[in-house]
Amino acid sequence: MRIVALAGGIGGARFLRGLKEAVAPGDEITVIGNTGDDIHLYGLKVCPDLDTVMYTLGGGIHEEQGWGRTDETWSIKAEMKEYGIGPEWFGLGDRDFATHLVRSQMLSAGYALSQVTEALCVRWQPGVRLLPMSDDRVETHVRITDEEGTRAVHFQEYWVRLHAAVDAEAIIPVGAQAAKPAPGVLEAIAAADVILFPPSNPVVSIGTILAVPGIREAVAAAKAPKVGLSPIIGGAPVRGMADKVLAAVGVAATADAVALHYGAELLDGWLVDTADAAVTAAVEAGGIRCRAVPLLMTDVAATAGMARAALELAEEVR
Ligand code: GDP
Ligand code: FO1
Ligand code: CA
Repeated sequence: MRIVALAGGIGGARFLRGLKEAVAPGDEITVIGNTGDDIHLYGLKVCPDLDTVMYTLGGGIHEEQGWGRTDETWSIKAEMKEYGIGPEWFGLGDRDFATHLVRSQMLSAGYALSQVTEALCVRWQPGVRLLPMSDDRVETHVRITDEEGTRAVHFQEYWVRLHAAVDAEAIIPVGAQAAKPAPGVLEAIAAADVILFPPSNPVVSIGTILAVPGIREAVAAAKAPKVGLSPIIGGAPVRGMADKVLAAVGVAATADAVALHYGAELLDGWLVDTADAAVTAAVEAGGIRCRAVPLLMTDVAATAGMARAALELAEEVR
């Protein structure tokens, strides 16, 4: 079976670790990763969501933090600080730096991001085919208003420096309109037997992937059943700022509102947490088959159970 999943960072990566446990030998998983969180620092290209998927599935992730490398050290950051070179609010560890050096060196030599990602995965062996959504530069910006006025900031500045404490007024995936899906993305979607929407951020992770012209259309047109899992439980994100960015696109932070935001064009099935069993009728009224199952990724076994439930729902709606 060929499974395609659209994924952001931590939520996507943890789900994929469970999915790998749930699939049968011989099943192939293709991951289409969000690159809208990417940021250029010190002349290097940093791809947080691709790296989070790669490190998590490859055994190199800092488990508690959910991003960055395990057993990280911070000498470069301290040295940069001595030079007075920021941003101080964004932490690139020494081990993580090596990834960005390899990536940036290959990009400068003319390789596409999809080729670079494949090369990095030779080391990490994530057990999935990891494709960036696009080889073209896309950067999510967030419009905010605070004491410095109204302006757009990079998504990382909104989340890491400002802790999403101010309201997001608009989410702008800069460059998405002109971006092309990376090689293999549309082909994987068309050839998929199942398409999964992990419990990733619906706006700044999956929404950004779908904003690359051609990807939303390919998912809508795909013959495969499409099943998603809610990142919202009991009216709040499990972690992160999904409530803030959902508000910016006029969507309530509820499990049913997120399903209806994707819509029946993109989803045949939707899983909500058992705490949200009351909203299944509202989702089904929107033409999306809905089941309530435990959706907390407390460990790999629980997450594999979620993945199995998603694959079962896909069979049910096929
Ligand atoms: P990011 O790029 O690191 O923000 O990660 P993703 O976009 O892939 O996933 C972020 C989303 O994962 C957030 O909206 C969280 O609510 C969701 N999430 C995190 N842990 C869990 C969990 O255990 N269960 C569910 N259902 N969602 C989760
Ligand atoms: N998140 C933080 O909260 N603080 C950081 O300093 C930080 C650095 C960082 C470096 C590399 C990387 O791959 C991820 C990093 N993250 C950091 C996580 C990242 O900002 C976000 O969690 C994701 O982009 C959200 O999707
Ligand atoms: Ca992300």
